[in-house]
Amino acid sequence: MDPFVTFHDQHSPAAAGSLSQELMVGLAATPKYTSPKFFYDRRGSELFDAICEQPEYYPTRTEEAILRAAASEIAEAVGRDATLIELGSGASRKVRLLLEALHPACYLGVDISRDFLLDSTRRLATDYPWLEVHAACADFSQPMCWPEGLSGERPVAFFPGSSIGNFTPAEAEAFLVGLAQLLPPGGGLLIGVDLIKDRAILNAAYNDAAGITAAFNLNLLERLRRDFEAEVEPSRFHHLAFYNEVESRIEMHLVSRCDQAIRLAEERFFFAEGESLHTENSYKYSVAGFVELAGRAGFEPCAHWTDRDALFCIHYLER
Ligand code: AVI
Repeated sequence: MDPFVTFHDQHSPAAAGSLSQELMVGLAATPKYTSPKFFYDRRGSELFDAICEQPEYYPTRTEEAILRAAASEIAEAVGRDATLIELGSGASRKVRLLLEALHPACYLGVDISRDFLLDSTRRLATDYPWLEVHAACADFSQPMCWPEGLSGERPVAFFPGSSIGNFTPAEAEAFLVGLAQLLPPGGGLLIGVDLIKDRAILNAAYNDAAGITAAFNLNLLERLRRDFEAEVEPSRFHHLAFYNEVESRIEMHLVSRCDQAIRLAEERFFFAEGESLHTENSYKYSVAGFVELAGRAGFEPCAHWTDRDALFCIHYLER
C-alpha cells in the first residue's frame, strides 16, 4: 500500500447473483429499465471519459471553467479549515482546482471503483505532498460513515459533475438527507448541478456526432453479455436520448429494432419492435429548484456560481 494514502475499505461488492437479480427485476418491469450504475464497467468508464471530451457535452468543461474562474470566491465561501470529501472521486481532476484554492489539510476521496480510486488518490498524494490523503472504497449512494482518523474539524462534501441528476428528485432528496446526517452543523456541500436550458443544447449533448454517447449506452448490452452471460445482440438495438420537458430530464433508452428476446440466467425477456429499455435519467434543475430540494433535506444555501451562458451551476450549502 502506498504510504501516503490511508485506504479504508467500506465496500462489499454485491455478488454477481444479486446484480443479475436486480437486472432481471428491471427487465421484467413495464416499461423495462436498468439502473445507470450498470454502465460503469471499465469500458463504460472509458467511454464516459470520452463523452466528457465531446464538443456537444458541455457539463464537464463548463463546471471546470466555473471552478477555475470562481476558485478564490469558492475558497472564501467554503473556508480554509475544511476536510474536503469528494463523492464519486473517479479521476479526481476537478478537485485539483479546489485543492489549489482551498489548501485543505485533509482530503478523502470516496469511490466504488477501487482501482480508479487508488490510482487517483496516489497521484494526488504525490502531486500535493502537504495534503493528508485518505481513500474510502464505498458506495456513497448507500448509507455510509466517514472513516476514522481524518484530521480537521469541518467536513465539506464535494459532489461534482451533476451526478445528483442521475437520481430521481425523490432519491436525490433522500441522498441529501443521508449526507446531511453525516455532516455536523456548519458542515458544507459543494455540488455541481446541470441547469434547465434550451432543449436543442440538451439533446445535442446526449447525441454527440461522434456517436460516443450511443456507444456508452449500447455498451450496457455488451456488458450484459460479458459479465452476466446474457444472450443479446447489441446491433439489434439503437440509442435514443431526448429531453423530456415535463419531467425536466434527459432520458436515455435502448430501442429494439425488431421483435426479439434477451436471455439472462434462465429467463427470457421479450421486446417488441420499437419497445425500449430505459437506461438513464439525467435531471436538470433551475437554481431555485435545486435550492428548494436541498432545503427540504436540511441544507441552507450560502452561495452559487454559474457560467455566462447559464449552462451549469455550482452551489455551496451548509447544514
Ligand atoms: C454521470 N452523469 C452525470 C452523466 C449525465 O450527464 O447524466 C452521465 C451521462 N450519460 C450520458 N452522457 C453522460
